[in-house]
Amino acid sequence: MNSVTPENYLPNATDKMPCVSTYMDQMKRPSGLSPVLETAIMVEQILSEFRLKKEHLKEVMRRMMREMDRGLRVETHQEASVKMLPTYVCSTPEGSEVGDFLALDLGGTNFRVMLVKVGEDEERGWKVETKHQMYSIPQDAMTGTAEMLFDYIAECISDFLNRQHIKHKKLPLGFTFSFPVRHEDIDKGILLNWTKGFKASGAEGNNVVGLLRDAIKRRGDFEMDVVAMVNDTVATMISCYYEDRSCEVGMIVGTGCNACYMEEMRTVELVEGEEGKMCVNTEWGAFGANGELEEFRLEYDKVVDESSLNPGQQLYEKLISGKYMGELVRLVLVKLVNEELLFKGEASDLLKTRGSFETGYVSQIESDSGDRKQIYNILSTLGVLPSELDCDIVRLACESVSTRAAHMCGAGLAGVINRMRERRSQEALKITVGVDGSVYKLHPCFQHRFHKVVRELTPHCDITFIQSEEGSGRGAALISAVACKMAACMLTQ
Ligand code: G16
Ligand code: BGC
Repeated sequence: MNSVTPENYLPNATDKMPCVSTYMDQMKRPSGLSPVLETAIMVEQILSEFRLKKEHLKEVMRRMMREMDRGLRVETHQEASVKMLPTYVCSTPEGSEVGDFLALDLGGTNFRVMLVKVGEDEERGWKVETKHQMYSIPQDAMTGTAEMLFDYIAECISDFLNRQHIKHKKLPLGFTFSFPVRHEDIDKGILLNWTKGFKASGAEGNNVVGLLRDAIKRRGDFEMDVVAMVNDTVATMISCYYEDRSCEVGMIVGTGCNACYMEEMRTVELVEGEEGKMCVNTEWGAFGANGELEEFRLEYDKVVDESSLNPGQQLYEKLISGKYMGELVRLVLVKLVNEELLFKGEASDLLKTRGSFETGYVSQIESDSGDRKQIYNILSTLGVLPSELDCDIVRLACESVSTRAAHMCGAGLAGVINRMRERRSQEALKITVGVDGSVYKLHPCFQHRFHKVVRELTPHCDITFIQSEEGSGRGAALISAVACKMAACMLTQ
């Protein structure tokens, strides 16, 4: 996979910036190799490891489809790396309760509490208005005990209710909880494992809704009726379905990475029933746990994994998502420094420090207009004074890591979409994918590179991508509104 044959690569979307190949073109000149060209060639060799050929991406896609299949089947579910968790969100919602709902959104960059007003709209069925408040989760709540974390969440809810003057109301609550959960019902589910830097003890293996209800009870200054818990991919899909009724896939490329989609009920073997569709949370971030990504994982990926809170887990996610992207770039830069190809062979203490290269820098560096000012400023804050060539090399390192992320992620989504087309025995599939997450939304080229790969790998599919706005709290509230309606129907039967 390391051979340098550009015609085999999927085209890189960023054509404008200075790039090593420009330097390499100069090699054709008879004057021989200058030190700059020598550096450029060696940098190119190191970074070429990140490039994936189309046949490699097809292989990743095929393996993803195989693991998805194994995850859905009772006899292989246990050992499958892609767990394909049933969500109990059964049909895309039509008809819901109207009124006020509280929504929580935990697991992305921000923790949000929201008041969502669901009303009727003649054209689109629902009308949704939200008021929200963002809270940051302190590190000790993320990695302390489950009780500390859920007490903090209850404290935030209490603060929000005070601010909105609605503490006296017992509202239905929808909880977007963006971690792998094995559901037993829409309002009951066991946390399988934490991801993305959360590690609160005493939560894994327990019912998350129970932990929330207990914390609310412990506080005792307000009451809530927790009616639904959903993954962020599911909430995103539902909130986008509100805009586009073909939306049957939800995807997040942010701190973490994951996708869900509407699967034929008869193939969701973990749940009884044959009719209709159920949304399946793939938890594809865990892909790779059975060695499926071994030949694609580089030395930098191994370091990132080993120094993470969950070594050996979420290996696909660690190639793609924002929690790890900056650190991957930093490790590449340190390698280039050690090879004396960057910063005259000297890294600052800050650059040598784990976590110092934020994922946001990758976006900012790739957004540089060409005058290198942005790159220079970022590198200065990291304590290095770069030459123009240093700036160009740093940009190339960012592009290499983020392009691989987009391509890997594209192979995964192509797997989901091709599976949907096969299962539905459709000649051509028209589908909309609802997307959220900081990498997808904020990186200047991720979307373009990602869409290109998905479309190349999904012939006979007509795919529309839409971005979820206002976060997935809106989706959680809509699902809660449907759950309330269903509960009301069952009571009157
Ligand atoms: C939105 C959604 C969250 C989701 C997050 C993922 O939040 O509301 O449910 O988890 O995207 O993206 P990230 O991990 O980058 O935050 P937000 O706060 O990013 O708009
Ligand atoms: C979690 C998923 C979540 C994704 C995006 C992953 O780490 O396992 O449940 O959907 O991050 O937030």
